Amino acid sequence: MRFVDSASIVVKAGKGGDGCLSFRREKYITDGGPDGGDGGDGGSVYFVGQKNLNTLSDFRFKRLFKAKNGENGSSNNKRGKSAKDLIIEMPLGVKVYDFDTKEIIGEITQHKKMLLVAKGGFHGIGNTRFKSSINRSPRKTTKGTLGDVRNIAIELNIMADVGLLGMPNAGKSSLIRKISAAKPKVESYPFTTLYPSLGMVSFANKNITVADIPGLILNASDGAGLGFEFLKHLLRTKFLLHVVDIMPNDNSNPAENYLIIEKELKKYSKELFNKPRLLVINKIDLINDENKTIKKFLKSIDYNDDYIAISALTGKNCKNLIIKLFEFIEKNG
Ligand SMILES: Nc1nc2c(ncn2[C@@H]2O[C@H](COP(=O)(O)OP(=O)(O)OP(=O)(O)O)[C@@H](O)[C@H]2O)c(=O)[nH]1
Ligand SMILES: [Mg+2]
Repeated sequence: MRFVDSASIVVKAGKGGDGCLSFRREKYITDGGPDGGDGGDGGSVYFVGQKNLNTLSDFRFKRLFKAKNGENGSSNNKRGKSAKDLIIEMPLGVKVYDFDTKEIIGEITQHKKMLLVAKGGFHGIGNTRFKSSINRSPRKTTKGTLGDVRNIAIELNIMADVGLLGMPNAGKSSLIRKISAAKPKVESYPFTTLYPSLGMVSFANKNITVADIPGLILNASDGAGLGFEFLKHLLRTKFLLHVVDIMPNDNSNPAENYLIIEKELKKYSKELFNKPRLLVINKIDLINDENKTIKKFLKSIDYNDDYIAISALTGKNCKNLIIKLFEFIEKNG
């Protein structure tokens, strides 16, 4: 399964409008001079940096982006209207390649900074402008030129401060929904999340980004399931949350589930395994004797480190989790 941190799109700039062939026709003037106007320029396609975007999910379904053509010139020396440029917003950090030649076209690094990706066609010339002392009635015009058409590949290294790990159905997307404004899909069955998404978590005027990814399963490190491809992105995060469902509805054992994920991490990459991470025990609203159940769970995985017990559904302890995240990120840059 592919992750939406790359996309390929087609950008099509507009054609220039044609120059017009026309002669003045006025009463009593038999040989009116030329009055064909120039065409207008075709619209170009630009990418522009937009700091509030952070994924390429807009390009998952919409692939063709077309700027308008310039209008043709007309009589009375009327110039055709130039078309507006088409401006497409991109998250910062996007690398832009020519899909066919693989050449890099540019990188979107700054908010509002524009990158030309397809130049609009140049306008055609009307016959008026071919008039000279030796040719007073030129029939010559030029056509507008075609706009660039380009296959473009865009790539975004998803930079998340925090990555969520866990079995399918553990409640990762629910957690993102609770602590950020992002609204990834949540369902009661596994493999709901097919593409990663980012949530921006704000606290005391600061922001951190948290990445929600498809759940990992046994043998994920060998490529099983959906989550595998995203593991490499987690290498760039600073902190991981391992979300464990304390009351799995498939009656699996939370301790076994926890150990499977830890094992997959280790198998996939030492570096990832050694990344700081916090154990998040989720769905505590479903258990009666919270202390006892959690204690038993921790004992069975032989865990003495830091953890937090939350409910991503009711929001219990989620504020404390946010505080912990910010503390960690502050301390570790
Ligand atoms: N009772 C209870 N249910 C929860 C809690 N958190 C999540 N759920 C439920 O668990 C199910 C799975 O939640 P998701 O957030 O979709 O889980 P996920 O880890 O993103 O799952 P995948 O995307 O499939 O990997 C949904 O039915 C949620 O409503 C919780 O704290 N308490
Ligand atoms: Mg999910």
